[in-house]
Amino acid sequence: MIFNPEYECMEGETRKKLQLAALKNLVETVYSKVPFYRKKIEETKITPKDIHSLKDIEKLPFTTKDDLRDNYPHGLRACPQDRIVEVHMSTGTTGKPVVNEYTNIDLDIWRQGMARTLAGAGCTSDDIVQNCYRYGLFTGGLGVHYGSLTIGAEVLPMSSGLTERQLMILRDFGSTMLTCTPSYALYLAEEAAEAGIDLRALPINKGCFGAEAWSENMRTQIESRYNMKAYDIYGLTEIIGPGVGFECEAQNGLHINEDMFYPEVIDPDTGKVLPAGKKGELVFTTLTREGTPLLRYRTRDITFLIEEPCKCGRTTRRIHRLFGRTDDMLIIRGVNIFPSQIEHSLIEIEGTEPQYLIIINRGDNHLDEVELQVEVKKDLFSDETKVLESLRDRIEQTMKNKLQISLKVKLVEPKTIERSIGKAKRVIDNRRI
Ligand code: DLL
Repeated sequence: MIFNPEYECMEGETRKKLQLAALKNLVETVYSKVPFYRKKIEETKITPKDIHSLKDIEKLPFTTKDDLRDNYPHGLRACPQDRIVEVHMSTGTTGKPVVNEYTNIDLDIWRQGMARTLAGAGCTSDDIVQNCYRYGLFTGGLGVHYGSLTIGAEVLPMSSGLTERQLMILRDFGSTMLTCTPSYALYLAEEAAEAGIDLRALPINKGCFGAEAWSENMRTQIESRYNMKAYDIYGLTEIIGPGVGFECEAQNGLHINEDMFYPEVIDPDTGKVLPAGKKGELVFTTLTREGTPLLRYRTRDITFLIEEPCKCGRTTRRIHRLFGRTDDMLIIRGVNIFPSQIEHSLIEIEGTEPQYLIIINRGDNHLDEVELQVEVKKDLFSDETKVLESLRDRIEQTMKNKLQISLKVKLVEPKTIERSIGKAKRVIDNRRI
């Protein structure tokens, strides 16, 4: 279902006109209201009057996560405090959190973005949404909550954790839609199997999953364990939370809510804007935000833009599902590797679960040593050791072929790797300690 055809299916040139008007207004606002931006814009030797076309956005400075931290907590606010009605923050464990302050207009933008997101997955007022994203400073809980209310669906504000109770409610209330991190969706499915609950027989038939990287393999697992359609949704605290990009029924890239968030993809080394189809770092400008608007925010997320029309009828540009983050990249013995590559390589190997942990140590010889723990399907674990040994060799060989590094694989029993109720932890890098 398309929640807002007027905006989502808008003719391209009309959208560009709206975007340009919003961009001019935004640059004027931050120039006059946010000293940090005034200084940054002055340094680039331009003034707001120099923005004549959308391409002129390339003249504007970038904003980075460090800029946000340096201006903690209120340095990027672009309106008086009495207009702020809600605050969210990033969940990182190091340094100062990244703060996003919302006015009522910002909440309207968020409600709209999230209603479009949930509707993209087929949510209507008939749905019962079991929302297991954490409520609180994290944007997942309230983001989905606002979107569900805007659609008029019934929302169960479960938050994360208390898995037994989640399963009881899922069954007793006949929830039709699940929203949580993809890793939690799989964990919930495992617990359901353990408790003898047949998820495939329940009314649950769709879900919106995001907040962390997940592969097509995980999608297949979730879809088959629940007998549902599993949709990818994307967003980040700095921009609004979830509601930035979402999959439609075509499941072929994530539609960006472009009237609100202007996307660019840049070469992370040179800062140059890349054409559609070329992989790089995703950058967003919040065209219509009031509380803490951002110019050209560098997300560190890696993807490419898709401009070809989508068969769903929406005309917004899409991004490919994320490939990883510039700061997720592991450099192991000089080779650049993303955890998602390891996950993708595991797809092809029969007998493994999509649960893995990468542990990196620096050996006595000062070389990096990587152990990849992989969970094995239950029935295989009871088989002879020969079967397990050959599986281990096969994974090691596949990784060597695909990633060009040797790593040691340790097969572990199902449910050995710690499950998370929020974002999953896939890497333990002991080299930095
Ligand atoms: O994770 C917002 C969110 C909540 C998105 C619920 C989707 C669903 P942060 O905690 O600020 O916000 O983390 C943002 O998470 O820059 C990506 O690196 C990653 N991320 C978010 N969605 C996806 C996704 C929320 N669908 C950071 N695929 C982003 C891969 C994702 N990574």
